[in-house]
Amino acid sequence: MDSALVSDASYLPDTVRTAVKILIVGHFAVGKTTFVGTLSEIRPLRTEERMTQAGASVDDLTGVPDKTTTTVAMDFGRLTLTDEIVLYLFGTPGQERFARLWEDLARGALGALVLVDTARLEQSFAVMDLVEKQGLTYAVAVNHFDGSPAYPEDEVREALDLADRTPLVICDARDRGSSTEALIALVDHLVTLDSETP
Ligand SMILES: Nc1nc2c(ncn2[C@@H]2O[C@H](COP(=O)(O)OP(=O)(O)OP(=O)(O)O)[C@@H](O)[C@H]2O)c(=O)[nH]1
Ligand SMILES: [Mg+2]
Repeated sequence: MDSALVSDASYLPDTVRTAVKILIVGHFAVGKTTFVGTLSEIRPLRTEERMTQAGASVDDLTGVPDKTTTTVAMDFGRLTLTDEIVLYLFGTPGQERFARLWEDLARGALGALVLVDTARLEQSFAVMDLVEKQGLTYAVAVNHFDGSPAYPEDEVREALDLADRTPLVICDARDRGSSTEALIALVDHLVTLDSETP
């Protein structure tokens, strides 16, 4: 019976009219793979590789000491948001060495959800630069880690230099409901901007 359930979720409903490509971006170990895995209705594609001692000086494990693997290309998942709209989610590594990959992954993307951790806000600056360089419309989601500081919204906005209208939400990448809310904030923003375009 399990297989029947899996195949039901694997096929797109024939009511779907719009497919939207969304990037899930953020610095090292901010929860991108977790986020895509939580939301995907198909088994997500992952490209995890074990981290080695040699990488310890490059990928900072502070705050995530138990992490043993990292994404080396991308994550991919699918979420049918409404009867008519399906989102294709591309988890995109944030480390500087993957900047070239962004050019390919960003092609055709309508927008990006930037995951940030308030304990490591400065690590998000390079990612924000890449998002802006690609000209992507984005929303920001604070992925709440235990022990990370709960700064007031205006302080996070100021630290990340966000425009007033850029959505800023809090989520837990392990939780389906709050992760869906974060994506909806981005989609609403995209729809609003689109409706203003002459
Ligand atoms: N407490 C807490 N831990 C989380 C959350 N999201 C992810 N984690 C944990 O944080 C670690 C990193 O998560 P990943 O999903 O691998 O992060 P990533 O951004 O894909 O990492 P890279 O691909 O290596 O850059 C894992 O151990 C997760 O279980 C969260 O919302 N809260
Ligand atoms: Mg990952």
